[in-house]
Amino acid sequence: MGKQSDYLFEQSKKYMPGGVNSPVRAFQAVGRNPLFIKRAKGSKITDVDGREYIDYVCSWGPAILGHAKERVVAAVQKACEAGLTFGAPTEREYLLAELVQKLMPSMEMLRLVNSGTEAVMSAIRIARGFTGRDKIIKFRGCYHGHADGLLVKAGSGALTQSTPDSLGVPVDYAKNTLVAEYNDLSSVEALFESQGQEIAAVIVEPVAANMGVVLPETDFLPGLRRITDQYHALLIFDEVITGFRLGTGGAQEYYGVTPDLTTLGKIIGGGMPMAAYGGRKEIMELVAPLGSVYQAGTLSGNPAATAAGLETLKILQEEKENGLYDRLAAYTQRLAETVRRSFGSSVRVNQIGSLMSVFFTGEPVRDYQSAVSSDTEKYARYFNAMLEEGIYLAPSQFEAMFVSAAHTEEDLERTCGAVKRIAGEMAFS
Ligand code: HOZ
Repeated sequence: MGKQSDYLFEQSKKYMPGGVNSPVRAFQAVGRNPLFIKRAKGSKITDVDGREYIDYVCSWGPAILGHAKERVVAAVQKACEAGLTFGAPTEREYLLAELVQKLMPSMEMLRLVNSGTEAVMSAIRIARGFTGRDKIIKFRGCYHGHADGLLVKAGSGALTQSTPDSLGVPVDYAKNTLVAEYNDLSSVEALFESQGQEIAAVIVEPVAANMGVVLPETDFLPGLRRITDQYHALLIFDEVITGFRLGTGGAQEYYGVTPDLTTLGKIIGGGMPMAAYGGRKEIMELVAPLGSVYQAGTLSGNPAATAAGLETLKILQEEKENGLYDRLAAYTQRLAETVRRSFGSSVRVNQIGSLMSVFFTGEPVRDYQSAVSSDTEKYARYFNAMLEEGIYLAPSQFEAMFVSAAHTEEDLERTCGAVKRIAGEMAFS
């Protein structure tokens, strides 16, 4: 498709595994070479071959305001002129923490870090430190970054030993991660009944978005709150994707369930590398230097990232008053409806707010098992056809689609037009 992209991919493969710095970017799941990106502005992304696309990857979530939002870029430029990093506290870190706390009141105290992986790793450490217990529960199909203890898959039955999901993860680490089924409280109860006194925390994506988008059923999140309370374990919401996306208060506000600890990433950095973990004060006071749970970072809370994050959150707060989140949801709903109507019973579309996934399966997608029943080859055909139409979707069936504030009515019409044409073509091939 693009000569220059293909050339750069060949060059990159010589020096970086798979030619990329994060696996999904290699486009393996859609059977073609990746696009190399030159620039992005608003809802559009342009590759090195000069082709422009309507972008629904949005940098995997951070670009909720669209790419290169003027106010955010200006804030970063101004911050950089005053120095890139000091390794010392700055006013903006406190202002950002104060704003996050205001928007997500359950985060009574928080710590800024550099990536979602780091936030989750730290939240789990503090949950263990606070409870004095070693085990955690995660859900099959939920992704929480690439820390050793999270790259774990279930054994053959819910109560059997978990095993590493990556080479290099010690079996002894995996043993401390128990795996339950998303939307299945009985699988959580069974683990607590057998090992409740050893379980420090349950970690969950309140809306799963790394097996495609999978919504929590009505009782699921309140049930997790009830069970963790019953066993004096902590509930951790991984809101790296949902934080500031489902609303300024994230999934916890949307569903009215309050976790003990929250992890944030993506939008909080406004496009710069930044993430956070935080929660109840009595738990967070265990973090060094106040307490004895150690965690540190040279670039944590650095000026460029805090400038981008603070400006982004301020804009979201302002725009919320002007109906931003309703507009995002309305756009995404209309797109979801078009996909449903065009493809009929051969697809399932899961959508909430500005998050959406199109699954090529006839059955409702409510957990990992139903997500992986999807026809990934059909998704690859859909993806490639949409790309030909100038629409850039996630290059994997199991990633979310993101809509931003910069997507326009014209973008929606063009996208819906492409969906209808491609559904027609796929029906007859
Ligand atoms: N884990 C990210 C997607 N869920 C990857 C993001 C990236 O490759 O930039």
